[in-house]
Amino acid sequence: MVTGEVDRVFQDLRQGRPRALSRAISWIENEAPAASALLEKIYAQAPYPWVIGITGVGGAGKSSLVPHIARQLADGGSRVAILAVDPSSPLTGGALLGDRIRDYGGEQHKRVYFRSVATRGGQGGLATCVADLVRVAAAAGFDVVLVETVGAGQSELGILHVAHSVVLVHAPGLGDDVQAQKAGVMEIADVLVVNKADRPGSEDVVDSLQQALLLSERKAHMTEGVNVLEHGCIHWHPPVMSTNALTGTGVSAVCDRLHEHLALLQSQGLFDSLNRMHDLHRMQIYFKDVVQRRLQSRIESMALLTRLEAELANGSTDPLGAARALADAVLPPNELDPISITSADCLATPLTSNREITP
Ligand SMILES: Nc1nc2c(ncn2[C@@H]2O[C@H](COP(=O)(O)OP(=O)(O)OP(=O)(O)O)[C@@H](O)[C@H]2O)c(=O)[nH]1
Ligand SMILES: [Mg+2]
Repeated sequence: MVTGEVDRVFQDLRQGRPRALSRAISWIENEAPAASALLEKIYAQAPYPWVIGITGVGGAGKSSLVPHIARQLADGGSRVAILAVDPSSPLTGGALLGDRIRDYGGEQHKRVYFRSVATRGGQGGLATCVADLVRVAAAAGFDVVLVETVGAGQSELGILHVAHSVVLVHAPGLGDDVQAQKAGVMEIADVLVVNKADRPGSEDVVDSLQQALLLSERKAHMTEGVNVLEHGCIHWHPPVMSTNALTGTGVSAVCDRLHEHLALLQSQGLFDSLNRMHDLHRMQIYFKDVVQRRLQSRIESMALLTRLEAELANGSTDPLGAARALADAVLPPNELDPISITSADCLATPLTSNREITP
């Protein structure tokens, strides 16, 4: 890839040219060779924007709410980039073209950029690709990035590795409130939104979420938002808010709460520590990715692989034994290595909540 082209896109990006932003996003999305050269420049110079994750089950009204939230924040003076994450579909190859760049037009929305992005389901999935896109948006002068993800278990949790503030959207009639509590998804939310306030049953969803939050935290005396506890700990108790995305009612209160959450993160030094945690997480993902690719290419050039495949087929070895033999061949074990590999080694690292704050 021509270095000049990367330089040009970077310069245009820094001047806030939307076409450069769209181009840069496509490079990263498609893992184009120019992407890593561009990202190197961006990492060296671009700040960390405030990333707000908007997640929740399908149909709750995330996409309807996001433009209202963006407009509200942009009216307050922010430049807001919206990244709507579509899971890659084998049929469409990800986001549908017509939906990729939405024109917000109008005087007051000039500071809002929308782009839907496809995750390729690679090693890092949502976390790495979107985290890169977030920095690209920051390089183009956006100080707030809204990331909308489809609520589907892992992607909801992945948002924790990218966002500083997480909004979890519920709605009446989806039967998801009990399910969400069970799945522990509520644990990741900083602001809970019950959308479709115009629909019957929305008050009940608010009540049940408030109850579930108090039960899950065993802190019945908590008030919504910032709580200073006796031992000096500062605790953020997620507020439960009602919205109507058809009219925009309730959105400004949601944005106030989000600003309150950001102020708390900044005042406690947590904004910076979250950035460091997110970067650390990505370093680990990238490290695994690079190592795995290198080892894979070495393994593929070995006669041992063909032999093990044959042995697996005739039953003279088992998958674990074969994996160990391959690992020993490319990475001879030493005394510091764990004694044995088991299938438990493949379990994902547990995620931690970011809500308990000690100054
Ligand atoms: N009555 C009512 N309908 C709403 C409201 N917000 C959204 N809807 C409708 O609910 C449907 C789903 O809204 P979306 O914004 O697409 O929901 P989503 O959470 O983005 O859904 P996915 O992208 O599929 O995960 C649409 O038909 C919206 O018009 C609301 O506040 N009240
Ligand atoms: Mg949507």
